[in-house]
Amino acid sequence: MKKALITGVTGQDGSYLAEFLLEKGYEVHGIKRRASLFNTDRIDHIYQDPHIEHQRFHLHYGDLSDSSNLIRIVKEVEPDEIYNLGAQSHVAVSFEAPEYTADVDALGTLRLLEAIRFLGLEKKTRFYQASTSELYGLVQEIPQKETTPFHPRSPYAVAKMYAYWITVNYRESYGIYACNGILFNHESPRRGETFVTRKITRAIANISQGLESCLYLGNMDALRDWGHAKDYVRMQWMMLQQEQPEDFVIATGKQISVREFVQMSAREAGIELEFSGEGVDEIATVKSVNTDIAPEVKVGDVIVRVDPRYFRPAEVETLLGDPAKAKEILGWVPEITVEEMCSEMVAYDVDQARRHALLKAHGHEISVAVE
Ligand code: NDP
Ligand code: GDR
Repeated sequence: MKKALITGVTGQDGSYLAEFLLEKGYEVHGIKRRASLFNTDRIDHIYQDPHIEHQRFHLHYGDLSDSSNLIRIVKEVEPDEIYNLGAQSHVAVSFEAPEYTADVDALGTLRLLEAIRFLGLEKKTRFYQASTSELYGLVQEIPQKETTPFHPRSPYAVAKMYAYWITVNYRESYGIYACNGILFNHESPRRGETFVTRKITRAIANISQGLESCLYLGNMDALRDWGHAKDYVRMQWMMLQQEQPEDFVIATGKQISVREFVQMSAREAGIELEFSGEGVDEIATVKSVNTDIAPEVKVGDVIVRVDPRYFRPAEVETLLGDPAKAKEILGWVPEITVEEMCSEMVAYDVDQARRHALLKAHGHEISVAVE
């Protein structure tokens, strides 16, 4: 039985990857952080009582900022594959916490690679690094492929650039099977609530049920190549099954703007929007509404506004990936379209909002967290 170790197992990708590997028959070990509340919502459905025998899914407390802890876990598990998905993954937050982001996202990767080397596992343990389209930042070529030069635009992207190169360097220096997946944005109903797609689907759902009145966004002109996380974790595994380690761009090859994603999400919730105004004065007004789906929304309501506090000190305006190499060498193509993904996310969030609205209607106090 193959053994995999996943950092960031409690995150969006970690949870899908753990499910995927368990289905493939792996013994899966995940590293979770100590938190003051349970932080395992995304994996609770696959985690079983550790007191039951023959479990194939194990969790270890740990942190990418702590070398000795990483060495101990890697020594205990002796994994065939390590997936380094753990990171301070929010670009905007990285401007607020640049040093922490560098420690975890850049040095955390080094610490894991050093653990492999220190324990003499260079020939046994394969290593996947969660690299990112943010490396392209100020884009030098459209679409972006494996050979496109990098120009990172945030402390997050700069830290991930170190992680990218240290992964290449350990491959070249020590013969470790180590590779980078340069993944473009990927989303799902498990996406963190402060990334823009989930922020939008959740807010539209809450607005449709009268739990929120307005969604505030930053740069709605930003263009992204959005795929579904389920498609992308499959590719992470495929990358570690090749004869030779290589780096791959993972993307859909299509892009839409944040504004279009808002429009698409609203439509899924029975709301047709009209955008007007420019820059910080841009608003979206309800043009028509299906009140069977969105009972609390009225024609003429302004439900989207711009708040400059969501603008970033340096923005990545456009990203569009070219997944040709992944298709040619690995036979990978994304199966879920952005429309299908948006529909799944809105359906999930509307379901949640309806539950909250029902509780509220029965006198329960409901507070909806917003950023
Ligand atoms: P999430 O933010 O959903 O998950 C990040 C995970 O990392 C969480 O499990 C989090 O733990 C964990 N983590 C954070 N800090 C530490 C730390 N100091 N030590 C150990 N673990 C830590 O990210 P995604 O699942 O979306 O992304 C997975 C990886 O892929 C990340 O590295 C991200 O940067 C990268 N990536 C993501 C893309 C995307 O579009 N989703 C695209 C390209 C790259 P906790 O749950 O406790 O917070
Ligand atoms: P990104 O994702 O920065 O691409 O990083 P995010 O969803 O945060 O932003 C995408 C674009 O939307 C614009 N935007 C807003 N973003 C947020 N979060 N909140 C807003 O209110 C808002 N309004 C407009 C942003 O400016 C940006 O242009 C994600 C993360 O998963 C990274 O870890 C990963 O490496 C990259 O994707 C690929």
